[in-house]
Amino acid sequence: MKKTYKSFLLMLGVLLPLNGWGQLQVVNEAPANPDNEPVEVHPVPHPRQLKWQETEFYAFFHYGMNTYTGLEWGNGDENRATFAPTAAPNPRQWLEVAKAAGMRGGIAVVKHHDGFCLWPTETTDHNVTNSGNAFGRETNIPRDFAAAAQDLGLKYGFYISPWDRNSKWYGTDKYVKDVFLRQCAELAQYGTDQFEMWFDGANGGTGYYGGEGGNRSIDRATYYDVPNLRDSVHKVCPDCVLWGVGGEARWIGNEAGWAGQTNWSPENRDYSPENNGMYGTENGWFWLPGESDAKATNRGWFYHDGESPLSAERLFQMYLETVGRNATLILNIPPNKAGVLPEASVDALKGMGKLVTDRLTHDLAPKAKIAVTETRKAGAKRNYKAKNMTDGNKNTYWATNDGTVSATITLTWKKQQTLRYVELMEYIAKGQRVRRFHIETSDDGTTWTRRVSNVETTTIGYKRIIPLNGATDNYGDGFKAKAVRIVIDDSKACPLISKLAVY
Ligand code: FUL
Repeated sequence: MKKTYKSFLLMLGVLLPLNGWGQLQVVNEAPANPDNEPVEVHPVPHPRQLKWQETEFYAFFHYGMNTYTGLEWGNGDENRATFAPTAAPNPRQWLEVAKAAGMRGGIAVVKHHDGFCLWPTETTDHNVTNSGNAFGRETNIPRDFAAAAQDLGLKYGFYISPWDRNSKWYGTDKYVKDVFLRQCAELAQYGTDQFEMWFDGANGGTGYYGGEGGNRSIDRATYYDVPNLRDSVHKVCPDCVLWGVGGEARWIGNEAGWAGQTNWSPENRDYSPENNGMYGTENGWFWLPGESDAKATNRGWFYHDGESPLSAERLFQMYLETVGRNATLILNIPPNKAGVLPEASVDALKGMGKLVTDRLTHDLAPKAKIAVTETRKAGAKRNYKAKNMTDGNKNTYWATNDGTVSATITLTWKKQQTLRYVELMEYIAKGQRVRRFHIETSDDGTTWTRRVSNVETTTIGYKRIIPLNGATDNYGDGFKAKAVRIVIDDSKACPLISKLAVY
């Protein structure tokens, strides 16, 4: 006991030498970076943006007053009795279909530009409690959607239009304070585990506005009191990314289901979504990852009689061009007048999900020998081995030493394989880094042929899926090869790759 006490004092003497008259000075002798972790390349995602990105593929459900008027943008003067579902709306069915299609969540529209609220809000009478029949009056989409998602293990969130063509206060501070922010606060109460709130960019213009009509214009950069909105939602829903107007994820800008082949998550505040949303900005100063919203049907965002779904192949192509290009995909499937997804949409969605499973889950990489030109020196509790790219663990990654910004990863199989897609993921928690790479295949491990020279192999980001035939619309016969190599030509700093898969 005595001895231990003595050696403790001795140790203290080493660690805390007296500095002048009785002043203790802490000498920190521990190495600053025991795990030899690479330093971050800024900007980096907030943890909630990281979790959001992992949702990858989720559904959009446009349902509401427009379902019954046949409009895409209601004016705000719709008779509340027009909202009269022919059966009880069934958000559980919507989400079951999403799950069967391989989606990880969904966003339900609960107020569109017409201002009609699909929950019994205290902020306006223009809501379900005044609708046309008992099914309508009992509707509460946020309540039922959240409960179903939680039960099915899916992520969920809501679309609430900032623009309100019904409210007489729209355009004044009163609307923001007493209507919009309060509606968002009410929605936050429907579940603290929401992953995204969707704030449309369509703002201002003509409307009913409580009968006053006219044209109201606002400055969308300042009008909605976004900093306050963000803080108040995050207080209740810490993982909820505020999309669009909220400034935590960006619009890909085309609504056609594609992101740029070059797609950076960093962005600048003054970017133009229409021109630059697909690509991001290499040296942008904050993290603003892209989300691509697209329709799975051939008419509008809302249900229209006579509409039909796009083919499973076309939807799969959208997946490759969004999730496969460092964006998330939010795919819209409109519930019909009975408040359910029509059978044709269900079949198309399931068909698409099957293509994703059949084509992008049978990974050949773990069966290959993996070699790299350089491996970062391991730390006390972390290593950066090549195997980290094929271990199925998103928290481990391969890295080079600081200062090495080009490297090669080679996969070799004993027997020839048929290869169609290469999938890569960067460990983006420490920033998006890779800015140029290329892919080669070999029949014998000696002679290499460059593939996909028609595709921009610039960025990787969270996820990149490259079709080896260079075509997103043609599954093709694949390439017969015994080896494939990924050559990273340039990176902002040492590359950090958490996944390499080959299908
Ligand atoms: C747009 C809206 O104006 C459309 O009606 C739809 O909701 C789409 C997802 O966003 O900005």
